[in-house]
Amino acid sequence: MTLEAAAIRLLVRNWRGRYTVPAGGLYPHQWSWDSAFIAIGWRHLSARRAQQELESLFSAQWSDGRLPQIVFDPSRDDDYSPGAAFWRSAELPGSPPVPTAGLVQPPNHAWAALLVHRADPRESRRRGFLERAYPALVAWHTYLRDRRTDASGLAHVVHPWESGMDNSPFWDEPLSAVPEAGLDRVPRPDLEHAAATDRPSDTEYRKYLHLAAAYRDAGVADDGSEQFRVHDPAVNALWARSELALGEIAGELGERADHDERAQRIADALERLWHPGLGCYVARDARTGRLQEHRTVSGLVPLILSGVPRAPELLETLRGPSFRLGTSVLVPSADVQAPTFDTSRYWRGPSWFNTAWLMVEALERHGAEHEARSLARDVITHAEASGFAEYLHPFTAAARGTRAFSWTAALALDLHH
Ligand code: 9YW
Repeated sequence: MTLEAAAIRLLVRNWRGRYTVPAGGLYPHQWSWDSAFIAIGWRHLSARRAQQELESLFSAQWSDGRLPQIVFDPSRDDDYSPGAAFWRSAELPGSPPVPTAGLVQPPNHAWAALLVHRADPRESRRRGFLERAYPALVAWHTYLRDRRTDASGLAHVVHPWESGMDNSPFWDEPLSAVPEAGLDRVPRPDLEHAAATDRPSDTEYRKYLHLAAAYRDAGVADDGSEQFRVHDPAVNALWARSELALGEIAGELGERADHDERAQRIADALERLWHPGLGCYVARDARTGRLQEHRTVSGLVPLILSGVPRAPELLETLRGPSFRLGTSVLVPSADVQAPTFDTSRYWRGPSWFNTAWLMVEALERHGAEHEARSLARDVITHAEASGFAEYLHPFTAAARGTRAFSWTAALALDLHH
């Protein structure tokens, strides 16, 4: 079977009528930033499905504008923890009519919506896609600005899950003061679908559950009581990139708005996360002001912005001994030379396909065409060879996490086109 046929088969199998699950066993609901990446693949097969994927998420938008991390399929509530029964979103103010998590994920949606529109502008106009998407996306960005942004101009995450890079070394220090949920046994349905050595530890899970429960119990109010508030470079870079996309969408619709200025302000604010000694951006604990001194792939993501003033240093870091572009498999999620490096455990070293896709975009943007093409080829080869794995051993390319992972197929398909 060709890559294209195999990727299509997987996406069709993971499609649930209005959205695509990230993986049938491990992740049986709709995830926010996954859907944006998945729509970027679907647009080559069916503009309509790509639009529906995003619209399904918009229909779960909260009245304050937040797009939830997860929209639950109640029939699969025992298969993933924490699920709908944990969040009890119907009891929370401003929640939508469908059960969702109260947290959010990185704002890559406006960027995806623009790419989906461009794949088939006629079908998009016929369905009035941008007219409906634009207000939802503006409300989402307004939520980030009004509820998540402090004087720094950067949006903070209130939980590691909100970064999409759940157990990144960035969170080690901010999590160190967080208590562990007092449970006899941590529910881990995930371990039925992936090796324990590929997943976060029980100790991390106890802290994740404590933070999520505290946020829920405070009515997801963003009232400053959160014990975890961190500025993440990738979240903010994706926000800026999506703000630029919103500007283009507004242009399509003949609306006048100041999206480009907003994007520039976020990009300027990113400078607070620059770590000259490490040659990359880092996370910053918004409660203590401390920079988290780790090289991770998140710190390279600002390269998706054309005007990023640190491009030369970032490219050097991407090519240097920490990430070894061209020698390691795709782009490792964390510095391969750091003491925290782990070849299997999730976001502490393994290579992921969504971040490789972002780096292809980044390399193209900064004139490194040859490296961009070669990384794109590697994404396609490894996606297929690994059975569309969730992530890979960064030196051997052995499959890690779950298989038949939707964004791996969708983004490989996108680079194939
Ligand atoms: C989990 C769904 C999600 C992604 C995240 C990834 C993982 C959930 O899966 O988190 O339970 O581990 O870290 O980025 O959205 O694919």
